[in-house]
Amino acid sequence: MSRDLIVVAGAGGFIGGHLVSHFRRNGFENIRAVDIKPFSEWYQHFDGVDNQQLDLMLLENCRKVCDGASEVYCLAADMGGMGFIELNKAKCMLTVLIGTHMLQAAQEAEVERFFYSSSACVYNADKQTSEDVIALKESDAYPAMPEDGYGWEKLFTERMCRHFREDFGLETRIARFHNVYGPHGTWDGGREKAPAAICRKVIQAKFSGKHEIEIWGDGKQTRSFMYIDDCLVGVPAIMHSDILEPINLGTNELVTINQLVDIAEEIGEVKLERRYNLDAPKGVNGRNSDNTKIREYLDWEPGIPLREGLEKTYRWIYDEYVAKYGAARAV
Ligand code: NAD
Ligand code: GDC
Repeated sequence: MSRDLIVVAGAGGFIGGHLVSHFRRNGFENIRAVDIKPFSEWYQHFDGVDNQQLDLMLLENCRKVCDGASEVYCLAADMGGMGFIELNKAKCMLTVLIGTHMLQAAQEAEVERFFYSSSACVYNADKQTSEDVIALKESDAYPAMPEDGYGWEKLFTERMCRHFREDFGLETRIARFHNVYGPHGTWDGGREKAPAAICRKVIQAKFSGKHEIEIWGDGKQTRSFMYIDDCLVGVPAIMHSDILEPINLGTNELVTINQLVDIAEEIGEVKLERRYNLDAPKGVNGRNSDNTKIREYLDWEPGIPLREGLEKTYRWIYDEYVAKYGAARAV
């Protein structure tokens, strides 16, 4: 088992990097980590791993990567928070080339298992219009009205995974991630999601002495946020399960964005004046994960409290911020 080749596509990114680290910590010695970015830009890069810089939109590269593989974790995607996916719909849809070619290559290589990272962005927008949202169950993806661009790509590739299993016998498994956060994630530059963005803004306010924060939307919109350690339990468990349909992987701890800011301020020991930018990318008004199915299948669900995960994330971003901008005065 530990010698079987595991491929992580998107290993230079947040979740992929953590997955490689997780597999190494658990004694897996034969790992192929792939990403389009130069190694210097990988969030986590490990020796003793077959690290490859390749563009997985190209079928020949996917064939190289899947050759001899036992398991493939397909996480590579051009993605980000709302600030990215609302403004890059065509780019997000081009990620379909990665999923398509990775499925083809995995099937040709007779890979035993294929994991695909889908997203809560597949859910029907009409079921996410209220902050007081009913937690989304897996069937709420239909009738289909996913997030424009990015959500459609995820839903389409989910169905391709299903048909590659039904028609070609490729054992595909799919998780719908709900806003994953933690250290070694994107925290600035435009692709960051709310947890990292809010932590960075609080840190910036402390260093600048300008005690105010811009919040996108009215702050009343709601989300649940899953700490990376829960993701690292859920992904391998789903991969090695008999869960054939897409399944939620997220927490059901629903918070408003204002509450997210409250927590970050408490961690940063600062209170900021809030400015609401109603023109900024907002996404849906409410989104939460219904964990009935994952509890049934795995007798487990993600549950690391936001307060606990955000503290670790804040501390990590703080250190990154100081490393990047210098230890200016922190007030
Ligand atoms: P990330 O952006 O940190 O990692 C994705 C990686 O894919 C990046 O390092 C990027 O360079 C790489 N990539 C992009 N195009 C590529 C290409 N053509 N060839 C090779 N590599 C390429 O994102 P993440 O947060 O780690 O997300 C991982 C997966 O989980 C993605 O599929 C994402 O859509 C999905 N997901 C993430 C979240 C979340 O909250 N983080 C939520 C829902 C779904
Ligand atoms: O970016 P995101 O985390 O994506 O935004 C969550 C909410 O936080 C939005 O309503 C956004 O307007 C608000 N928000 C407030 N201030 C800020 O400074 C900020 N930055 C950001 N980024 N948001 C802010 C995500 C997708 C992912 C993935 C997950 C799956 O949508 O971007 O690609 O698919 O969903 O759950 P979010 O949760 O809308």
